[in-house]
Amino acid sequence: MISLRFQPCTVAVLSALVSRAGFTRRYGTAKPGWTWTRLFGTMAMAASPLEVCVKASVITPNKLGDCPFSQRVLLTLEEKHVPYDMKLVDLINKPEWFLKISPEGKVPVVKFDEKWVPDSDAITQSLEEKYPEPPLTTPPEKASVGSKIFSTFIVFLKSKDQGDGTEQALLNELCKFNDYLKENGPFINGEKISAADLSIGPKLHHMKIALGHYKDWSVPDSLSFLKSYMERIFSRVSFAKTQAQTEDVIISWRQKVMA
Ligand SMILES: N[C@@H](CCC(=O)N[C@@H](CS)C(=O)NCC(=O)O)C(=O)O
Repeated sequence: MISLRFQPCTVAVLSALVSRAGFTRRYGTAKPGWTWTRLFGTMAMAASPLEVCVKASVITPNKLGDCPFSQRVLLTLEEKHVPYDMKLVDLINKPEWFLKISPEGKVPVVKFDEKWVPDSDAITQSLEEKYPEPPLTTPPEKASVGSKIFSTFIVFLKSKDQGDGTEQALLNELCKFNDYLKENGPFINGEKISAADLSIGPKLHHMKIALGHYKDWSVPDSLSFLKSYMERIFSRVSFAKTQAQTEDVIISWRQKVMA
């Protein structure tokens, strides 16, 4: 395959041309050393929206459902301004076409270069590689901050015994996260939002709705850095565009609460 390298003057002209089409905002600026193959490959990606399978609402036909992993992927696409074509999947009656592309029957799945890729970790990593602008990578030493909150929230939600320590376990994790934000915030990686925030944001949204509904519980006011963080994430345009409806979140946790 022919693979010519760009000279700086060519880059300048190309950059000016492609930035007009909104290309630079999504994919970054063409750089010296880029090949024609890379440029045209990336421009071809720009032409067709990425296909993304996500959970459908169980209460409203043709609306997005409440999967936090699907929302994480959609948030990443929104923050990177990548055009996408959302396919809503009924997870109660999974269609044949979906089981063919996702044998485990899970969402999200995204089609990259004719191949369907499952799992939000793998998908968001590929998105970072293919669409580097704006960069969203969280440094490895910060990537797991707050990562125990979701599992401790679920244990507390399922608990039937008020004195079993599950609420305290969640509060301990939330306090640690609050203290981290106080020292390092406003986001996990400081001033700018990054992948770790896009992962934890949808989970905190589920926690807020489910514990509010089933346990009449809310984040204590004393955790003010956490409360501001949640508001900051929930009020982003990307979040508003991709968030689940409250009723869907409530219904999807009902089974866990009743078990
Ligand atoms: N580790 C996966 C988890 C995905 C996942 O659990 N998705 C749920 C919906 S939120 C699902 O597809 N469940 C369908 C099923 O288990 O039948 C990821 O990060 O993408």
